Amino acid sequence: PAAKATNLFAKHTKSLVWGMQTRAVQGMLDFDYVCSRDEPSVAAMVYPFTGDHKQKFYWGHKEILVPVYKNMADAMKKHPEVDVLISFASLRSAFDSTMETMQYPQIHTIAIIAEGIPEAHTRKIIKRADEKGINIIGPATVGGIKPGCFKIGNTGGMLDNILASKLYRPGSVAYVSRSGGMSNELNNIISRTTDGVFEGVAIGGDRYPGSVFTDHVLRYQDTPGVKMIVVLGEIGGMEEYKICQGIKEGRITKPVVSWCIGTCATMFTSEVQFGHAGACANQASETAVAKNEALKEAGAFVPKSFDELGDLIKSVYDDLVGEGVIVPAAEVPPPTVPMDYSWARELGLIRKPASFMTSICDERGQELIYAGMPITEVFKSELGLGGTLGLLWFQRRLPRYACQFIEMCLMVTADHGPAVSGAHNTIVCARAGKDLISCLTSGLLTIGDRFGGALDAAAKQFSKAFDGGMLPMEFVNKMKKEGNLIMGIGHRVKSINNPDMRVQILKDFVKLNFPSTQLLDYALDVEKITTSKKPNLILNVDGFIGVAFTDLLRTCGGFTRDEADEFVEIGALNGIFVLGRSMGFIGHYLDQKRLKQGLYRHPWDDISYVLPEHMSM
Ligand code: Q5B
Repeated sequence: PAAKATNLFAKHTKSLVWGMQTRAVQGMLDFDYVCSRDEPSVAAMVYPFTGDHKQKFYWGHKEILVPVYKNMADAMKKHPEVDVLISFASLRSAFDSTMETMQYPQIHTIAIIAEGIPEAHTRKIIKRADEKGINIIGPATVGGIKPGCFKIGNTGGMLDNILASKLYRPGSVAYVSRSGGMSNELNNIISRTTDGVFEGVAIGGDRYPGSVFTDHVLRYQDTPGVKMIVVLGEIGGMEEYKICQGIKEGRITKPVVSWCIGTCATMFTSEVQFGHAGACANQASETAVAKNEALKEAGAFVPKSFDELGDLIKSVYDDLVGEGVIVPAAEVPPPTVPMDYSWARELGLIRKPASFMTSICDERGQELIYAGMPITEVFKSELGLGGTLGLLWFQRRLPRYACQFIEMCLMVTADHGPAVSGAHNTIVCARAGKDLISCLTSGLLTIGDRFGGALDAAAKQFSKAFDGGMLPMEFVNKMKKEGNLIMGIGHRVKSINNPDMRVQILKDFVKLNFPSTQLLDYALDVEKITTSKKPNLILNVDGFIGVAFTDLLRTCGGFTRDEADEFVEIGALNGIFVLGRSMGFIGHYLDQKRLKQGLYRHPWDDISYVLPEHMSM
């Protein structure tokens, strides 16, 4: 096998991160910053599923851009200074991407985070890595950390943890563990009992880790800054015996404090498989108890239990300080990294006025809430579309007849054929090849005073006249005198001779179910006068819904008078026509597409060209 680098990480180490792990990259950059590195340790990211682009990150207080490459080859070519790859590839893509990475001689170390990579694949990776002289950390690991120099991905946790465990500057103790989670516990223990961590690696819990305990222990043995070594082994495998051998042969001379987790396995009568794939004793020598005994016998410092590991590390460390082997360095406070806004907010450290307020719907919790009612309750109570609209538009649980009325309004306004302004626009737009939303909005944009948008204005005009005590005749005359049309009166095709059945259906329901129809009755009296002038000046569908809805808001018991008036004022009633007719417009759009209708051009013979005469100068 080719020789491998022994110093994996330094203050100038540059890495590539495979995968769109922006949080992990920000964590690495924050670590770099508190370590007072001159430059970020992440040179670039590789992510095959997007094109080349740049991602924004913080470097202390500043914002910086980190390039993202689609192809590994481009990343390697553009960043020859990179010698470490952190792979967040999934268990499915880790094999191919790692094999690809190993083609580039600039890479000496690869950390593979994915768990569950097939053992056959891992073994091929290990074989190739040995041939090429590449260090592998993982798979199934959080990675490793070298205080003051480099942090792999999420190792060491969040910044407050890094600071608490003083991982921003080197100590004298190097460790190796299998478990990533336990490596964080070691960071904590070592920082409390010694001058801190020099380097720590979690080799991962698979049966075939890419590097083994001795790979790292021997590196530590040969690294001058490391004065003592901590090994946190576990049940399963025979790797710890190689450390025993190294101590016995004098290859490992630095003090080794060691403990193998999983001693409780002996309390079970059957074989125990712990969380890691490799954490299972297939023979007596693979048990944690046997390995702890062997380590002790070889000369390692082995506590009686994990609980005493910290005490033992402290005692070995104190002796080294006493002997002058370790001279603790003076503490230099690390530079401050601004706390992320979202984290500070979660901790309750800051407050900020919200940019906008909302009061109808809350989707943040486990269950969607409409105006205070959980969505399951909306269905349990069978509120239907009308009840849902009541919650979202009026923030009330409306009585059943009101919900029914709303649904009837939506049904009768759903469509009125292709000839009306909105449907016509939708059709022309669809035939011009536009998409559903463009065609729908093209239709909706025609809704206004003359077409479908007279509901609120009708409600206002009739209310004002009725509330002001004006007789119907006085109202009609006043409007005529002022030259104003009465909103909600008149129709292009419907008349007393060709009654609008939509209005009749609504009228029957309202008369039967509403507690009061005062405003509607007033409007019907107005209709008697206008139709006596011209048969098409009926109370049209807009007008009917406008006045009947006003009666509903005023008398259903759910609203004060001011609240009822406010809904009319802010345009809630036109919303009914807009919502209902959207159904029809979408129908017309789909219809045109289904019928494969070509581009519409209005015929010349239907246009009267009335240009001015040509004028000569
Ligand atoms: N006159 C609707 O007009 C229409 C009068 C009036 C007093 C009035 C007109 C109008 C108010 C707005 C309104 C909603 C333009 C209509 C709808 C949805 C729809 C549509 C569909 C669907 C019709 C003739 C004579 C003149 C006028 C007088 C007319 N309206 N007087 N108050 N409101 N209404 N819009 O037939 O003396 O001869 O000069 O603007 O409520 O949009 O199906 O089509 O579901 O899609 O063109 O139902 O009424 O009448 O303008 O020729 O006037 O009547 O002053 O008097 P017309 P015009 P004079 S529902």
